[in-house]
Amino acid sequence: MDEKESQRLNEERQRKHEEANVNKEKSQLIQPLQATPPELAEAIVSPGTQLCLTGSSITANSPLQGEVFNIPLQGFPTNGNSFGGLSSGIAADASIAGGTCSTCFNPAGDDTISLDLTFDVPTNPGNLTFDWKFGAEESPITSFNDFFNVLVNAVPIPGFPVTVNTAVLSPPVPNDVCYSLISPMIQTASFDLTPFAGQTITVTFQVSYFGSVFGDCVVDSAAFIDNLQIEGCEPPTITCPDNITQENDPSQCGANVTYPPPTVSGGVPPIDVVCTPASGSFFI
Ligand SMILES: [Ca+2]
Ligand SMILES: [Ca+2]
Repeated sequence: MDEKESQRLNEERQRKHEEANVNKEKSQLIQPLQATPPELAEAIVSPGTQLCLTGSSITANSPLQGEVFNIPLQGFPTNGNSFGGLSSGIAADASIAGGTCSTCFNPAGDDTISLDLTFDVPTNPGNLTFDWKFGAEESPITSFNDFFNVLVNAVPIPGFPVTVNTAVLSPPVPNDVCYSLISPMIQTASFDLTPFAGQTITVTFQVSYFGSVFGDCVVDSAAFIDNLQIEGCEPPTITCPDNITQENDPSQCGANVTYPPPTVSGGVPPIDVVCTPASGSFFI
């Protein structure tokens, strides 16, 4: 990075800090939003997987750091009408298109939020999957290494944490969020739950900053999360094709009838569905 670019980034950062101080005063006037842990869980977890959901809790410097969004942002929601946002600042600020999101809740250190969701894993589970994007107002410089981490029973799942220095981030398209950089595509994480069959697990989503000798409560980062599914929570549903009326074949007291296969949703793939009599059989 040349000297001019470095100076520009420093000036940009200084500006964000000054705006953060203004936002901090403003934020004290805002009543905490009502995005309770169960509401965030309902927004994030798919309806079928909610059958396995047993609990939810949040640890944060402010209740404003978790938000349920009922508006489209960056391709979300990806399941239902709402999705969850976790931020190291005011999560609702994410929808300030092209704006700035820098709010300090904890001047003595970092702003951190952790959302814990507990699930009873089915006895024959498949994968845990969810959609996510990570956005940051923070420029990708090593000294302010904001991150999004996802853990199962306190152990990060493969691919996490992602940080402003390791994630693929680019300016938002469309520019409908406050973050200057965000994942360009919706990411889908997948984690094999076979070793946890029949157990209770805690899935933790955390947004914070890898602290060093100084705290960094300003210049925020956030994660959007939706469509969390655990294969096996929802028993398979089989939908048969519509009834078919068919004439006898010529000179026959019946006909060979072909019909489309049933559709299957839920359950743990692969699910083998056998039809009797098979499509193409002779029906009398
Ligand atoms: Ca949703
Ligand atoms: Ca903050």
